[in-house]
Amino acid sequence: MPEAALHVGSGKVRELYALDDERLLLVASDRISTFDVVLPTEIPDKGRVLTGLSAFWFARTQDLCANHLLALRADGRSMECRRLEMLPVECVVRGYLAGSGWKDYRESGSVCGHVLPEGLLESSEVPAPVFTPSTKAATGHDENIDREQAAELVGTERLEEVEQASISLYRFASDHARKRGVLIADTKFEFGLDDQGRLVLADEVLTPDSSRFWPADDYRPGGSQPSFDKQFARDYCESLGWDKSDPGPELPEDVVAGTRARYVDAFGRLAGIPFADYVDDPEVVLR
Ligand code: PZK
Repeated sequence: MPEAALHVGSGKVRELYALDDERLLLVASDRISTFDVVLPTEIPDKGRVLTGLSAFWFARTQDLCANHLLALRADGRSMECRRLEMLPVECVVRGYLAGSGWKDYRESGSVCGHVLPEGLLESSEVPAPVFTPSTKAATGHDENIDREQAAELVGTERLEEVEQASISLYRFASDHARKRGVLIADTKFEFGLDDQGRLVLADEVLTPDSSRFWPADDYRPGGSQPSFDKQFARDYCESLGWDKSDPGPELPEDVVAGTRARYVDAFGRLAGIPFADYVDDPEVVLR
């Protein structure tokens, strides 16, 4: 990062810098979190895989929804973005019942006001993708909210607009991914407004950190599914009997290599480009 940039925010595995009044730099590190704890061992190239996938989707969905990407840096892990007024809702879309979607369905037969058919199993596909907004709770965990609460946060009209955009983006990505052997169980979008009040897709999109990706070949509804990328590292951590409190365990070399290979495989399948080509010339995902 040659020019002066002010650090304006940290996520668990990402950093945000201000380049000027109009532009931000979003940098994805190689850190990995599991069970909400950042592990002491990095996964080489994880940040480049996530940034490359985000940029790939931004390029392919620009006719569905405007987005904040201005430029992809040559390091492959940094995106220059338009600075926006972020909306205070997380726009989750679910095509399959996992995590809190499955929990809510089991307890009430519905998910965020969407009444679903009886008899669905854990990880079942839902008849049509559902929009289940959430908000950042004080605990740091996202909390599902109903339509009325979401409308209080952004207004009824804006809510309808982000719902439509979110469902369209999910359908596009999910159709694309399924053809390439990946199921997108659910995903989270974040939107902002530009200086004209227009809706703009922001943050990272359709990455393994913002979505549940499942290998289609192993899909068996009726239980939880292995996630494409992190499962390998997660299984290793559980095999140690770690209590899931900070600090997490160091990962041995073979677990690092296996986890990296899974991220790189997800990139290759979804982008349809060998990861090595992306490393050579990141802009290959924009063409
Ligand atoms: C913005 N975050 C999340 C926090 C990170 C990311 N285009 C934008 N304009 C204004 N603000 C944001 C964005 C985007 N994207 C994103 N917080 C603010 C976040 C910490 C580290 F990398």
